[in-house]
Amino acid sequence: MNSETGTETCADRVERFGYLARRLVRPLHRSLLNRRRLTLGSAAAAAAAISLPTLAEARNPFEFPTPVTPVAHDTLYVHDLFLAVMAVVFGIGMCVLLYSVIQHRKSRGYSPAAFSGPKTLGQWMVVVVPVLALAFIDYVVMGIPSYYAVVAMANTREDAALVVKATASQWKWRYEYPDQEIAFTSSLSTPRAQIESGSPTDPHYLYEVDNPLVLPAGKKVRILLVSLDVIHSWWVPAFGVKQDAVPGFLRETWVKIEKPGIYRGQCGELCGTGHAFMPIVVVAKAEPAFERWVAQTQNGEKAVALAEEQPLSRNDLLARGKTAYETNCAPCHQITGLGLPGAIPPLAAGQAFTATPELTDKLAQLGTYRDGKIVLVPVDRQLGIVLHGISGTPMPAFGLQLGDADIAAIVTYVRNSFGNHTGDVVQPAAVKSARVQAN
Ligand code: HEC
Ligand SMILES: [Cu+2]
Repeated sequence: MNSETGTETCADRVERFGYLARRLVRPLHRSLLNRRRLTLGSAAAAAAAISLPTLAEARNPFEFPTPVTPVAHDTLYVHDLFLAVMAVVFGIGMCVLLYSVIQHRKSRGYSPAAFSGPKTLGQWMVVVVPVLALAFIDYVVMGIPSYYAVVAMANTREDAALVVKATASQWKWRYEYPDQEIAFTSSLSTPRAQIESGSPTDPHYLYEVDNPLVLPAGKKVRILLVSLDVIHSWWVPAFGVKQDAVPGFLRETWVKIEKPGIYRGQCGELCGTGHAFMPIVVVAKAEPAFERWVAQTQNGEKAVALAEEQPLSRNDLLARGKTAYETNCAPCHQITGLGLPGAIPPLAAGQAFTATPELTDKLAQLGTYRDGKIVLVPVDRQLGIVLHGISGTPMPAFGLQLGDADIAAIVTYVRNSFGNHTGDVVQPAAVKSARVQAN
């Protein structure tokens, strides 16, 4: 039993499994549980560590991150067990091989045997015994703990105290707490300028977000995963969790974080040019602090919702629009608003753009493209594009991700930047009424 969380661990289940497992597996388990983590395990983690800066937070740079959930404990336990078993099997096999080769060399007068396949009882034993031993190792020594680990991983519902829905999109996460009526978007907060400078100064460079996911420590949290565009993956190494978010499917996973703290991860599935820019930051808070956060956030959201409805000055809209544009649109349309040739159209009127007819036809239908150039459509049309996206293309529906004021500010900013001089000002109220109209 893990005394802190009261959760049954992998080793407990093996203990329960019966005489055979107990007699044969327990000594190994003991030595595994009581040991400092295996050095060989560390070596195996080295390759991963090089490509994974998050691991630097673990005890040593070649080590897996310190596990903080039952699933992470199980996963590491199974990993170490397998590694130990395989090292022993490898060692024995290698010794037999080397002994046979050296002992029976030609210079000692041995000549090759001419038989093929086992004939005598002794030869049969040499074949059958290792096969049985390997089957036993596979299905009992390693099979039992991994079976239970996988079953525990899949058990997302039992005793879940909280449900959180995570929605992945290119390239950010949106988190919703349906029962608490809380929802927010979590995007990269490392400034674009720092990323483009090529010389990171931040300790959590590319592993920091504006709004982290806040979870209660010591409670089971069921996490539902969906995606709005391509396959992403919610991956936090210290939780032992890496679950794909697949468009059109509901996937799920769970965490029960042992101790409060800040845990970092990232999207674990190559999802386009912004793949490196959708980190995950989880802040685990002890129970009273988590409840306070919930209450504050609920009040904050009400206040924000009220403020959202207020008209804003042109300058406020432009300033807010610039920030929101750089977070939400610049990953594709670029800070300059000039897009990417062949893939992402510019947002500047009169700019040339060529791409496959598949993409440009959609734009032409919307009226934003004529004779190889971008046309700035009327404000309500453009608002519709931003709210509802362009289906069948990477252009997302921001109506699902941003509030009225942010969308109003972004559209105002776009219509007065990148060489566009419409003078248009879009207020949150206009976004609110546009939401209910079809694209
Ligand atoms: C994931 C990439 C991506 C993001 C993020 C994105 N767009 Fe787009 N956007 C596209 C693509 C691709 C198209 C072109 C679709 C087509 O060719 O039919 C497009 C088209 C558009 C168009 C119509 C074409 C034009 O040039 O007028 C507008 C307007 C637009 N985006 C605005 C925005 C705004 C505003 C944001 C931020 C709130 C944004 N986009 C974020 C990919 C993106
Ligand atoms: Cu992703």
